Amino acid sequence: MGCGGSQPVQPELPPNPAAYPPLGREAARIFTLLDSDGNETLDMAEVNKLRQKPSLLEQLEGADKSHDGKVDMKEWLVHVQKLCKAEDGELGAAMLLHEMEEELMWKPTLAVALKLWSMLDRDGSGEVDEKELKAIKTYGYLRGEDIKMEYLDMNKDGKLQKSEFMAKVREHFDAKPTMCRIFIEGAIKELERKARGLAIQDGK
Ligand SMILES: [Ca+2]
Ligand SMILES: [Ca+2]
Ligand SMILES: [Ca+2]
Repeated sequence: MGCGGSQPVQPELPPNPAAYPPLGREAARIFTLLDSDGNETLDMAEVNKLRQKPSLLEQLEGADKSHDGKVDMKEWLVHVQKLCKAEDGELGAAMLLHEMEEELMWKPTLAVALKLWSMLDRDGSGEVDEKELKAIKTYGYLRGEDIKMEYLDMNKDGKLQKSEFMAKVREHFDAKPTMCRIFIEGAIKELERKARGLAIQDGK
């Protein structure tokens, strides 16, 4: 003890997103969306969730400063900060983060919303009528969501068109993205559960 010239290793401070203005917190949020396993580093598979949009991947080039094939939170924040100082400035960086969120959150929500739509429109008429909508009324009621026809039917023709449905989904998503997806997935499960119940009854 007490001998040798080795310096005590300073533990690296956890990166504080607030120290990377103006988009630090936003960038940290998107990082956690990408970091599926929550180990606070992004590996290739996690970054590849954006592969459908090569333009997004391109803008992430160079983020892996340490060249270990992974991007940690600090590298990520530094990269976003660098983008803020690039030609397109803060707006460019903000747009990039927004596009990433669309890719990571909206796209999967859109997929389940379309599934729910096709389950609701049981007769495949391209519209959902009162009777079809009733299938998820109880579910909505239990979850405190207003899924009455009057609320959804914007052109007041007594039926729900796909465009109206998608507009409401988007509205809900913009207000509460995670809730929106969970709600839709729950509604699908509810419909599947009911369908199974009916199948059992029919099988008697
Ligand atoms: Ca990870
Ligand atoms: Ca229908
Ligand atoms: Ca309508």
